[in-house]
Amino acid sequence: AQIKTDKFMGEIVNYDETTVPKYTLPPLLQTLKGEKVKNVATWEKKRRPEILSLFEEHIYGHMPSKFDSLNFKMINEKTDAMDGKAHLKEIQITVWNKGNSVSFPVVLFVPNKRTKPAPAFLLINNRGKRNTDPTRETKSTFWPAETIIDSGYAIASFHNADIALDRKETYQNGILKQLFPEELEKANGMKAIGSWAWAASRVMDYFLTDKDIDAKKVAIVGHSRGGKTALWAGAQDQRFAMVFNSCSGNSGAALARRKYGETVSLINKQFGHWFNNNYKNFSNNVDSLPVDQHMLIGLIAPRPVYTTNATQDRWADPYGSFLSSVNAKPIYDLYHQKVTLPKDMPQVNSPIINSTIGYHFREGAHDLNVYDWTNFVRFANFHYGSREKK
Ligand code: GTR
Repeated sequence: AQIKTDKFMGEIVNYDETTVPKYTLPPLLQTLKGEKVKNVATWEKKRRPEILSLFEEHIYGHMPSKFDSLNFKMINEKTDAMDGKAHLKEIQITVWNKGNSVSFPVVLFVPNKRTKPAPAFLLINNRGKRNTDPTRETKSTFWPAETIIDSGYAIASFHNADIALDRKETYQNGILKQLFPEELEKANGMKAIGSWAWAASRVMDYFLTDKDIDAKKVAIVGHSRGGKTALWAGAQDQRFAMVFNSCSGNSGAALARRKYGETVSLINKQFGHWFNNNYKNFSNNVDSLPVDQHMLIGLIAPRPVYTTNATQDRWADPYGSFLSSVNAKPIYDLYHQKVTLPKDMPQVNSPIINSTIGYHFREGAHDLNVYDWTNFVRFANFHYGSREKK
């Protein structure tokens, strides 16, 4: 039998559906001044910017929109990588601001077999660098590059530690100290997740300059803390055509108010360096957050967004993540986007592909694997138009 409660960092962790507290989600389609949102124009002009700044202010931190300059340098290239199937490009992105600079590498494989610029998946790699090995001596199910190339997509990745280390003592030492020191002074300043999302946008800047890539078809992908980041990057930067978040859990796809598995309090205690300082005010007070995570998914509308969970990963609150997806539907409805999520939690291993908000609940552990990627490709194929034959 599965345990119903656990203890972690001095707190009770709830895994019992019957003790999830009653909660009311903040209104999605009503502005702070009380105006009802009935159409796309009011959503885009008023409510969307309002929600975006609430997430900046209270959770992920302010996202700097300016810097002085950037450039791209090809540091390694192989036109016949993967036995000729792909063109490998390793690009170094350098960003300058106020006399300082930060550089980070991006690994990119583009399929050679194609007639037009390739659509692409960009992974925010929050695991070992070997997972995205450009030599392909190491192959990983976390980034199954050959499979993606065979499906006709380009696949790229950057490593989060090249932007901001994932440590509470040293996260500042990357772009924050070098480029945006003022963020470190502010209660709403971005920290690690904001920094990683910011970097994803710089890779998007690069894609716009690469004629082998169809920059209108770039999907951002992330797992767990990377999944939280992918959602935030997709919400901030509407150039991303699609968002895939794997097991993103608390402060990702999962509704904060459910208090199931990881909570805002626990994530702030363990990973305070991911979020701004203001978020700490909600540790014992999630019901007063002016947002919940369904609104983060809503910010991605009308673009397709896909969420995954795994049966052994109750910490990430699978049902709460599914409910976020369901509760984001009203925004997609404004755009007349078809969302076909069922009312109840989908069966295990039954992906919902033919829907602008997609979802699957997979058997297994907290991970990103070939099953997940295979369904990402199906979802992308569906939405980019090469609809699957029934
Ligand atoms: C966990 C954390 C989760 C998730 C995960 C991961 O320890 O509590 O929110 O981000 O790490 O990134 O794998």
